[in-house]
Amino acid sequence: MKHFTTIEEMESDAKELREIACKACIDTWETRAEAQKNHCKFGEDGICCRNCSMGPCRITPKSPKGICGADAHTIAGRNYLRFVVGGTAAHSDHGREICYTLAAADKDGIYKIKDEEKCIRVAKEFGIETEGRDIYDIAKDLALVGLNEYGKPFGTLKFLERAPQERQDKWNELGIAPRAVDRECTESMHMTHVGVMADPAALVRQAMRTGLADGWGGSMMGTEFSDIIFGTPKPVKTEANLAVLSKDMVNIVVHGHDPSVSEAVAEIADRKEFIDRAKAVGAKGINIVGLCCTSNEVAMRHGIPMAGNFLQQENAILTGAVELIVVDVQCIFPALGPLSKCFHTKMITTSPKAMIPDSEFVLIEPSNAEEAAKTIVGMAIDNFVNRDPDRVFIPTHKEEAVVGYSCEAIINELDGVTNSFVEGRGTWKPLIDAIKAGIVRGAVGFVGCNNPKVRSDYSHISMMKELIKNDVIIVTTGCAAQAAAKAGLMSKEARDLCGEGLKRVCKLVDIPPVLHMGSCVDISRILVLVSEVAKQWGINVTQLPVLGCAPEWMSEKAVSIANYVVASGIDTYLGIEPQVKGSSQMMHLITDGAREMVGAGYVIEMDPAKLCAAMIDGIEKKRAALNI
Ligand code: SF4
Ligand code: MSK
Repeated sequence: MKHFTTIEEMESDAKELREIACKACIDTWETRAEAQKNHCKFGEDGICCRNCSMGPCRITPKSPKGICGADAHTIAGRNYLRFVVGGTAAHSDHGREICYTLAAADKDGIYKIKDEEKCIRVAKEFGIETEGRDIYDIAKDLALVGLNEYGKPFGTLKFLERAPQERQDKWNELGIAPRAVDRECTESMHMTHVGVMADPAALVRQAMRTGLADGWGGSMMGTEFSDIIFGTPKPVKTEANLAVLSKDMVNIVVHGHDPSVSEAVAEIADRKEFIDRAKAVGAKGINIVGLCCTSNEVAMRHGIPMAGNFLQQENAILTGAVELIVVDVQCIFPALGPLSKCFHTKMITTSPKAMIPDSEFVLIEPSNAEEAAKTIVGMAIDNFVNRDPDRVFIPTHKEEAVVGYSCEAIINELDGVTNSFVEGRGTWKPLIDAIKAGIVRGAVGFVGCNNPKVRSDYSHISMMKELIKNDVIIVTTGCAAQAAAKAGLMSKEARDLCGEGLKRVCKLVDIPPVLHMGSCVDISRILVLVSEVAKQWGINVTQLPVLGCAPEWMSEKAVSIANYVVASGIDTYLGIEPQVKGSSQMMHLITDGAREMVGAGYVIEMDPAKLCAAMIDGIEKKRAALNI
């Protein structure tokens, strides 16, 4: 059997890089986490309120209420909702930027329409006339209708109609069908202002509504419109881990989330003129690699290698081999600026929303993207001569991966095995049949970040291995997806780690057992997949043997995601506790209380082995309830 990179090997690489930092007296997330390790208990439990200047108020047995009379349940509920708003705002603002990129698409510009079929399909869904019209005119109208979804005065979000009728009815019955995206964010901030909402159950309902505005609104537009501009992903080979950095090429790291930036940089770096410039300074060429979700975006559309996930961002610079790191928005450590100054690395920020001390700012927006990307790639090339070969240490571990499994791509692969069943073509029927027959026991959507509170990537990798061994197929996005890629779980050889049933299915369909579906916003793909499976099976989403899991989550976006996944009917297993423990009512509301409301809730367990066992048990219980 092939050797798969182990977590210990990854940790040994990280240790060597940490020693480089230590010798140079540079701090890293490990040293900072150590210094921060006694976290504020009030913050952890969600019972510190600083929503007005009469406070901050902290809840203790001796002072069970804030000055205004808010108790632990109100305070934890308000803090929880504000956390969700942060996530929804970030994802949805990303989606809004993609709307502007779509509006600026031009057949002679750097942003073109690569998936015309999808552009027409989504435009029709949005009620836009498409017959006999130029594709760029359709795209502009689509972008405008999309932008209107953020602030329209009446109605609910258009993409909600993609959900099964039972879910739409449930959201209407509970009053949580999201209206305009910005309205839900604003209303949530209003509700959590001093002297407004004090009922924790209502705060949890609004958290779901706001999360749904992310998943079925901002994120879904981000995904669909990105596909239209940059192409809907298809399976493509790539490699993952820091060893994808090259010792003799100009290394440019793209980091963040918005593909408008990374696509422009990647396209310019691919031009002969720039490759020749790189050769003229002694490099063998230009090597673009990705970090975090930007990496997922460019890997699944171009096979651009994935240098690593969230907690590897400093390690990339510590290799001493990075000429330039260009970032857009989200999940970018401010630590990267000062760190880059300790090496020859240039750090470039590109968004007015994310400026970082000790970096240079080069604005990238649709009107100047080509010129700005040329400037940035040129800066990287010019910087190659400043690399100090004596300070270069690139770890050797990397793994091959097949990535780019959009829903369209998975259906296409399934069609490969349904040639003889005409009625199954273009549908999820082969997957449904395999689950009904028990060859595949169920599916898990693995998402989320890394978090210094747990061993980095250990939960992702150990749990995925255990699940595929138990014939559970995995779809994954974000930093969880990169963990899988680094461990070789997205290679076809990973079939050898599967139970007999899943192994057979993966061989037949010619897929790895862990399917890469993209970046954080692309969890919207998982919503579409699960909804379509439920519709075609003829059961409710809550009945499917399908679960969500975020074992190492850390960001506000992750809590927004968890809310829309749960409200969409999928039980979600968390390996990090949400910060509401100081309220028994909130703990109930996000677990069993949510199950009473929407048929799904959180399961929270810090031990990955126990969490995984609970998931397998959860899948088997859903199967038993279906009599399969
Ligand atoms: Fe204290 Fe109430 Fe103000 Fe919060 S809103 S800081 S609990 S007085
Ligand atoms: S990048 S939100 S650390 S998945 Fe999307 Fe990774 Fe989490 Fe950021």
